[in-house]
Amino acid sequence: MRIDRADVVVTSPDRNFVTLRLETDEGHIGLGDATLNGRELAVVSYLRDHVVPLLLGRDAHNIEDTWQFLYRSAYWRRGPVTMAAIAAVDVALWDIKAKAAGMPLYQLLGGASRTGLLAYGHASGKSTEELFDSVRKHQAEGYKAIRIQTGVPGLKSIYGIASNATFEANKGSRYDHEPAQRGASPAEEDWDTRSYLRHVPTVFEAVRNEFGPELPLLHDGHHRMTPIQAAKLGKSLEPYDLFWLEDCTPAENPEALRLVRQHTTTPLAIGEIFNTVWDYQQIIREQLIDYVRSAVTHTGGITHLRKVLDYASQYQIKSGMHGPTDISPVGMAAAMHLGLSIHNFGIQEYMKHGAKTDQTFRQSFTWQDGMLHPGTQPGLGVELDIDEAGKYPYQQAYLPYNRLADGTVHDW
Ligand code: KDG
Ligand code: MG
Repeated sequence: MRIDRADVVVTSPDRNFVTLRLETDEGHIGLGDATLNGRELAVVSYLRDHVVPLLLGRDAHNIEDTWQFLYRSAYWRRGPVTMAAIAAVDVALWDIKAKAAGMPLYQLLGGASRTGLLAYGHASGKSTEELFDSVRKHQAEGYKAIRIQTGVPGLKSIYGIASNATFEANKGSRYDHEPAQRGASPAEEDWDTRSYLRHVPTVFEAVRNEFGPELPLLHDGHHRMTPIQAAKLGKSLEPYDLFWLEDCTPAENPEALRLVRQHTTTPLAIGEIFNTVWDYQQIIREQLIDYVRSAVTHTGGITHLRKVLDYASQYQIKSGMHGPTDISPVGMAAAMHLGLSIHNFGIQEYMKHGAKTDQTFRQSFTWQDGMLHPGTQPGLGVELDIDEAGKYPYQQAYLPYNRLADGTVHDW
């Protein structure tokens, strides 16, 4: 079975998405997500200009060989652009193989290891009251695990909370939860780690008092702390029994996690901006984390992320795949098939896409009682409506960035 057509589809229904669509001489269509939030067109060019010409005529069944060929023949290995492009090819080929076999993809990955995937959603609020409302809303939608982010007194805007401007501009739509704002330049946000460290434990204390000890709670530090600050936060959150503390220190420095680990038993998750197994080598071997945050979309696809997770399983480290709205429905479906099949599944992040996105990408996953299931359609179970996609041209959007009070740029 040969690949005889490859298209890179860019669409912006509620936000930008890049999708690779492969077609074979036997009429099978495969989809892969190549969305890199805020830098989308770099991956479009990588695919269109450098990868698509190499795919035409290749045997669609040889997934591992195609992965190794794209990775090694480029010479310039790794990095988010390269690995998102390879991921899109990989997932599209898995989609095709599963369609050719007439099976949902998870069957080809070893079959289901569980009946569904526990998923967590994002509750947030500028104040504790707003946060409580948001937690209740998520519980009403069925969520059984919830990420908690709040405003910090003295700071105008903060990661994980819709800014006033974005919220007002997008009232009624779900776009307000997305930090990347449409426009010609990134929004500037402010940051103060000491205020944050004072405030966060009081928020978790209030949430535990209100919602009790059972509800799994998560928190994202978004790479903003030094190792000793992260250690302090982990320790101060221990009484509130977090499911995990995510990205407590910048992802580039794996050694930072050693110090954090020495000081706290709060479980640690990291990796949404990692791309390869080599980014994880040390932190898995030294057991410095508890959850792998990589998305299929940004880590070389199912073929590569499965290797990361198999390696992690030797150390009782579990999956916690990235699933904000910048992972397209295609990327989310890939995560669900992988998560259903592996033994060391931990939890899946799940934010609902907007209505226009759901019309553009027809999906067959189910969401019931706080659990996701990819469905039983052959392949990934997602169809891209090309006419619908064509209605929404690309719109420039940037993730925000941070400055401290004295004007210094800080990690966002
Ligand atoms: O594109 C960046 C977002 O995906 C990221 O900021 C979301 O940190 C995130 C998360 O945990 O979902
Ligand atoms: Mg995160």
